[in-house]
Amino acid sequence: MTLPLPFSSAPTHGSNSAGEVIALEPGIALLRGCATTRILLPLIESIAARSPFRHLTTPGGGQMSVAMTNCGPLGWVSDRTGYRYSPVDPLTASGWPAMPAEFRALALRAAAASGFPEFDPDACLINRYEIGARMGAHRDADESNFQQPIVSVSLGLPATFVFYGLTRGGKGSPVPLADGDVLVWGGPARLRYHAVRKVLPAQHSLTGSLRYNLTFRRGR
Ligand code: MD3
Ligand code: FE
Repeated sequence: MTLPLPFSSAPTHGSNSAGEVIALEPGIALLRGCATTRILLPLIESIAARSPFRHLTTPGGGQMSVAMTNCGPLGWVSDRTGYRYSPVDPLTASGWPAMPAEFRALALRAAAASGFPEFDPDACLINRYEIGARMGAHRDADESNFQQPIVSVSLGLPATFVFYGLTRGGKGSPVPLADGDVLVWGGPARLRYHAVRKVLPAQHSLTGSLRYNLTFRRGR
């Protein structure tokens, strides 16, 4: 079902390869099948060859089940001292690998199709989920400008996302996400809590037993 978008400048169809932009909730757009894993996966692998996936430590002292790396001018990192954006990969003490032009073009196209033609990401977090990995409920609040949306690209194994409200409570709305799906959230949804349920055992022809997520953000 295609609903009208809450954004005045947004088209109701046509800007993604699957031909529709679905408004899930005010400020949340889903573009199904918009990303091409065959193109993006080799780019992820070449980024990870320079800045490897790692399981970050949280301020509470736990290890995340999701492995992470970044590309672009800024990377999102976590350690005992907190969460932050850093221009330097703490593992290599060098800058993060450059954001591939294909990544940036996909993020800009999805954002523009969802009513955010000015989106200018300076950070791309790459999350890698093995079977059983999950992400607990949180909100993305380490950025300096909440006017900028976030673009999230799902690749490989499917997963279920859950949206909550502006506070942690409540039951949440589950949304199944498949390979190639792109989510854009901004405006009234920008600070909503969200989670990713445990990835279930399966195989994908290109990623095997892995799910990847690219999260494009404006850190500063
Ligand atoms: C926010 N990663 O890295 S965004 C993260 O699949 C993160 O790895 C997710 O959350 C992942 O911070 C991708 C998921 C998401 C989905 C819907 C939302 C975040 C949302 C709706 C409203 C606000
Ligand atoms: Fe998040």
